[in-house]
Amino acid sequence: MRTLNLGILAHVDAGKTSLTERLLYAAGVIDEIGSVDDGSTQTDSLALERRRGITIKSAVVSFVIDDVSVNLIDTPGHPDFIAEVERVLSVLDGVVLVISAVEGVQTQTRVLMRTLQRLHIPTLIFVNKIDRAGGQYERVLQSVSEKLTPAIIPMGSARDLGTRGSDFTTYGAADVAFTARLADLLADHDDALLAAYVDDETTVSYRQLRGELAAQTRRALVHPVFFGSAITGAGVDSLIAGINELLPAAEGDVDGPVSGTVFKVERGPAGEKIAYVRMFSGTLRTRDRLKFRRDNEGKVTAISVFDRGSAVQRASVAAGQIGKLWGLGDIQIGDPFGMARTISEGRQFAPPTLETVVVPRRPADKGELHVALEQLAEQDPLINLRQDDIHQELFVSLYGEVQKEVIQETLANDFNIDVEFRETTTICIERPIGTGAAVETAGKAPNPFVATVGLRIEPAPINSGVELRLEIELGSILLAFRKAVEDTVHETLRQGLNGWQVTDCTVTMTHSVRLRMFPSSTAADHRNLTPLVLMSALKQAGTMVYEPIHRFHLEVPTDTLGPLLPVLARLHGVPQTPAVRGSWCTLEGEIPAARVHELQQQLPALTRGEGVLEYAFDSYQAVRGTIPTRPRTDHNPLNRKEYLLHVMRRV
Ligand SMILES: Nc1nc2c(ncn2[C@@H]2O[C@H](COP(=O)(O)OP(=O)(O)OP(=O)(O)O)[C@@H](O)[C@H]2O)c(=O)[nH]1
Ligand SMILES: [Mg+2]
Repeated sequence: MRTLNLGILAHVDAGKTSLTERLLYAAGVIDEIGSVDDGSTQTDSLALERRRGITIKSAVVSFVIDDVSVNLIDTPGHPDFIAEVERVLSVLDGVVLVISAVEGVQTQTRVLMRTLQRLHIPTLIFVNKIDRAGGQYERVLQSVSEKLTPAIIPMGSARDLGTRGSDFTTYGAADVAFTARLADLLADHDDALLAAYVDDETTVSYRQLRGELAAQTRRALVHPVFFGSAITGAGVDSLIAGINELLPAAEGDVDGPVSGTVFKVERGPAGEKIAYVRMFSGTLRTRDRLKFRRDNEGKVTAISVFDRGSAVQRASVAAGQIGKLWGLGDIQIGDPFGMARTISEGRQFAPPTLETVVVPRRPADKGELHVALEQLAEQDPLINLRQDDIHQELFVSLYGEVQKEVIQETLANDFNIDVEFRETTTICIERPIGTGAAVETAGKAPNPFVATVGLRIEPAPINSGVELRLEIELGSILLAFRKAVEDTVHETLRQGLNGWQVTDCTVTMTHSVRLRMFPSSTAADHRNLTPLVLMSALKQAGTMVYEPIHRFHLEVPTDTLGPLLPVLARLHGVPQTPAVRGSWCTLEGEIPAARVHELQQQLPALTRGEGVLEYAFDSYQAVRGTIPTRPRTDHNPLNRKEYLLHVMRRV
């Protein structure tokens, strides 16, 4: 049996969880369809998800269609939980991108589709909610084509949109307009097909076209579009047939070397760690020892594999499958093992742009709060838990206010800790302005370490991150020393001259220790010396602080524009020209991430409760006015005691 690991992605509320429920029902896994509104679905299983009616964590379920075993991952659509989507991208063979027939393409839809295209993940589009008043066919297709990709092909026609009786009928060989459009689209990427088609249309059979459609969909070149309703079930059978026919099965040799990746971590009832893995190759069995992340190793004590609905205990998990592993105490989200293919290497979405201090209401809970937040960080490393050195306050990074509320409720419900938050502030970044270089040589005062480190830092293109280069001969430095320097460079750059992450730069190693003269040199010496050299080089280079800017999309009654625009200006929003369509208008523009929450809070009063705001990260822009600084935290090696002492000795 083939396996397909399928993601369901969409803007918040488009109907992912409802569609998941409908697919499970259609496949015979459940006898009754649960509802998001009653809190009875399979995938929104957390108490918090049921109460709020939104998905917060990605969840795996499975079903079988014909000879394909589908592992379906239902993801959250709210932008505050985008990290959950990011983590599953590397384990997907295909995606159904859900779009509401009423709302059409939304901000997050664009963000997701851009990423899916960048990663070449085969994607079908399902236009949901055709039963709802205001459901559209042509208009949605047009906006998909304009805003997402023109490489789409509607797979059928819809009727009675906006009514309970709405339905979807797939096209077939007899639909001449469909076959012509299909041939046209496919010929864009296939010269042979184009030639044959131009020569004589009748020589290309419908079967050939369907085969080519599947081939091009699997290469993520074209995107078939289905319509339907998760609530009435319209169009769902056609979608299932499409998933079966058009998406690729998982590849991988079950007899090959073991490799896979961890995309989710949770704690079981007894607090035991459970790692969700996607296997790319080989077969992992219970009692196997597994090596992951450098020198870590653990013994797999139990395995369960997703099969026809839920996870069942098995003795092994093999290439292509998703399984849950017990016994690996040190494993973390994102850990690859073996020669894992990491298609989503690097970051696909913007990192969290906000941070706040978490304070326990009962001061005695401080210790427990730290432990609890560490566990939450295990499941969501991007919250990036850290403690500032001076006040011992606990900081977490956030995408937004909803995530903050969820953290608060989770701490209260699962850990019995009541917390409040300090004011939310934005997380800026620093980029070097010029080039700076510094060297400390072994044996030369005041360098107290038996190490020579020379580093040069210079600006690199935007979004390129931090790149390390060698300008010394590869063989002239021990691998352990080089690794020590490289790791410490990354660690040190987490807090630049103003305390923000330094990025978009190249750091070059220009000098290293002569081992023959200093045989007692150690990796620790290198780790200790590197921050000093790097910070000195960075000071020379100078940095500029940049703040995160979101792109907003506002739909408001036209007559409310008058009072809205001055408020936007006060919040440093930069709107483009409004697009007025009668009594409604659309306003897009940019606004500092720091101000979005305020806009969101004021919007109901400004627009009689009718305004709708969507936003997504756009870019970093240089901070104007007062440059914000961030309190230093324990990540900074400069704060290690030995360092402070050392620096003090120097001045
Ligand atoms: N009329 C109608 N309502 C739908 C349909 N699909 C979903 N809904 C409703 O839309 C709302 C959101 O549905 P969900 O399934 O939770 O959407 P989601 O995409 O999973 O939302 P998040 O996971 O929070 O991003 C719920 O009130 C559903 O009942 C549909 O096909 N027709
Ligand atoms: Mg959901």
